[in-house]
Amino acid sequence: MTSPIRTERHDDVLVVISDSPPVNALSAAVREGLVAAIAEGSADASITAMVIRCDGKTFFAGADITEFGKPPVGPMLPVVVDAIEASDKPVVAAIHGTALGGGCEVALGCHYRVAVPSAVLGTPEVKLGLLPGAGGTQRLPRIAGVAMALEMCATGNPVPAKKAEAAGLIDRIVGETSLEADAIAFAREIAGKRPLPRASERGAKADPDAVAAFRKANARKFRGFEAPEANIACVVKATETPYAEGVHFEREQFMRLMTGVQSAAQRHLFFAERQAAKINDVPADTQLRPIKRVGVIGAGTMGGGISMNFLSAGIPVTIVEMQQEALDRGVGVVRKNYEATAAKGRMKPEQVAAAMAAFTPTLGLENLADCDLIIEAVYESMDVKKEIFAKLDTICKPGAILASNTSYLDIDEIAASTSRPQDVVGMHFFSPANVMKLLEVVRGAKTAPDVLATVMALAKKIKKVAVVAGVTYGFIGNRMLMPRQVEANKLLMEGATPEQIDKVHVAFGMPMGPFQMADLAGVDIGWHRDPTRIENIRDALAAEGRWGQKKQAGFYDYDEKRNPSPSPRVAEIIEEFRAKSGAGEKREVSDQEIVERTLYPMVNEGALILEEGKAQRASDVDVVWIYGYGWPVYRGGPMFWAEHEVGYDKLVGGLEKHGFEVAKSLKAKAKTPEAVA
Ligand code: T1G
Repeated sequence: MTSPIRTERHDDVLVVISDSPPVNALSAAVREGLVAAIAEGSADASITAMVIRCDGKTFFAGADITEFGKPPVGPMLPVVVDAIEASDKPVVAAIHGTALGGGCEVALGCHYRVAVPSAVLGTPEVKLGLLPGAGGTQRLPRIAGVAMALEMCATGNPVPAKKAEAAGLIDRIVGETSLEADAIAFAREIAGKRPLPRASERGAKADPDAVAAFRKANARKFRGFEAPEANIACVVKATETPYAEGVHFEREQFMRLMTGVQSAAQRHLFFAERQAAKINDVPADTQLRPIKRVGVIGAGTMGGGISMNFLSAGIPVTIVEMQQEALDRGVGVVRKNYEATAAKGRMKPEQVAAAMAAFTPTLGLENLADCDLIIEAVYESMDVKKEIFAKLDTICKPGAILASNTSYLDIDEIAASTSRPQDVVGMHFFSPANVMKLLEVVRGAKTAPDVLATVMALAKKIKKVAVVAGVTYGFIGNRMLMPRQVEANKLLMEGATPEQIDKVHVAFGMPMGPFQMADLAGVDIGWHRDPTRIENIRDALAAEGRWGQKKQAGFYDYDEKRNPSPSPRVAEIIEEFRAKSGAGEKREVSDQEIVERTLYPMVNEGALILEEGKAQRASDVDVVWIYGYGWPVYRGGPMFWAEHEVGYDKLVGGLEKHGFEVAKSLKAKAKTPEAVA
């Protein structure tokens, strides 16, 4: 098999080139090729310097993640990087695209680094629950200082070339289109310089204040994750010990994380997210429909947020509302959101102006006639949605995609109100729609393959993580949420408190529990508005005007800063309702029971959704809950958690113990017969 590494002589400079699409991952073959190429250059007396560059869209984007967990093959990456650094001839890294993880470490092993202006460098291993395991945590602080090393290693966020140059990580920014030539010229310039600047031979200045400040500033973000602290500990070690000792510590930490469940969960997610973009029965090369203008119906919170996604991606939007006042309010909110982003320096004023200039408000549905995609985002009423789609059917041009942002309703029924059901699809955004990354793409029975392929590709363009869901009430996410809410309310009747149940969910790693979420979304969402009809605790709260944070009272009481505190009135309401409904004596409810009755049923529902073919794969269900509902990343999603942390025996046993109808597929996975009796 030909090596993905080749060498080309440019007189006295040897250029080492990797050609291993799609991202020059540092697979065993690439590593072997690199070691051989460096040896070739070192042994050739006519060679004065070497340049390492990559073909394709990027410099090495890291170790080959598909090799993780498998028996090691070929030279390990630390050996490769050490061989590069030990070369007695200067080696220059010529960087374009994304020099990430092991790719960044290869560059740090080189004696010099040049990069095109659009390049970025990063050590995103922490996003895989890991740390740079090829000397990155030891070389980075020695070259760029502790603060930059902490930022790069513990957050995993990439650094643009300019900033990397300012930190000493890049020796020269070269021409965007002349990388190889400029790198060879640079190599000639430094070929004779000695001693060679080996990062491992430099010191790393301690900066305990920076470390303490960094830990403090990121405590909330790193909550529950193991890898960030391990990255910090390695960087600190670099300032306290000689390189060899620091690298030894780094390796220990790397192996500890690599064999842990958190990294397995985060690696699962890396591939799950990319898998989710693929539709099993729709070829990847399906011809897409052009989307040059988008129409949005409804200028409320969802309509405005949805519009921003397209405006920010440079796609003009026409937004429709019934009343001028509502239209002005909706457009005003979008402008305010953009101005707030610009005020934080995350957008330039001219970008705000460009987005607003591409935003056309109108009161006339007929003004959507030239749109390629129309997204209806009005309140959840089947009749209203069917009426709108019937009108769109008469207005929109042939080939326009008609989408509904419904969170629950039957897309097939909506599609049937048109003469073009093949052009109808669900696009379920999550609030706030301009922030939340998840997009459930609901495939109707007649939705055409090119409509699906077009919407999935568009999702990537507007930086969403899209998952295909079938038509079922609440699709994937909300359908799994329902049994959780039902059980949470039952547990209140049996003796648990809102704060106890929420505490269990927050300790599990969720951003908030069911009742904090209800108060944020609004206790009155979906309420029948009849204060005399009290059928559950939620009705009782709504009847008293306890509609949540917006009323400073819901399942919790809230101060003016919206800080929640347990509510004696809610405890009374629950008591009154328990007494009225004859629910009997309340009892001690354990935290474990709360987990078994609120999280296990979600997995069960996920399994039923898969059995019914309403989701393509279990990893899609995980992606939905991670990007749509704040399921902790380090637990990999409900289906991964069930398999790798709980275990099917325990899960099925717990579900049966509490009287749930267990999904056949889960029973089949549970090994011990008693559990499936
Ligand atoms: N290993 C294996 N496959 C990879 C890969 C990798 N590192 N990176 C990407 N792919 C596959 C991906 O699954 C997809 O496959 C295809 O390439 C295109 O990717 C010792 C331990 C580089 C920014 O974390 O962030 O180094 O779905 O769709 O949007 O210290 O890929 O087509 O079959 O994402 O243009 C550290 C991971 C590894 C970077 C390009 N590196 N990659 O984004 O394309 S750990 C990373 C990315 C490490 C060392 C440690 C992105 C990208 P398929 P894509 P993209």
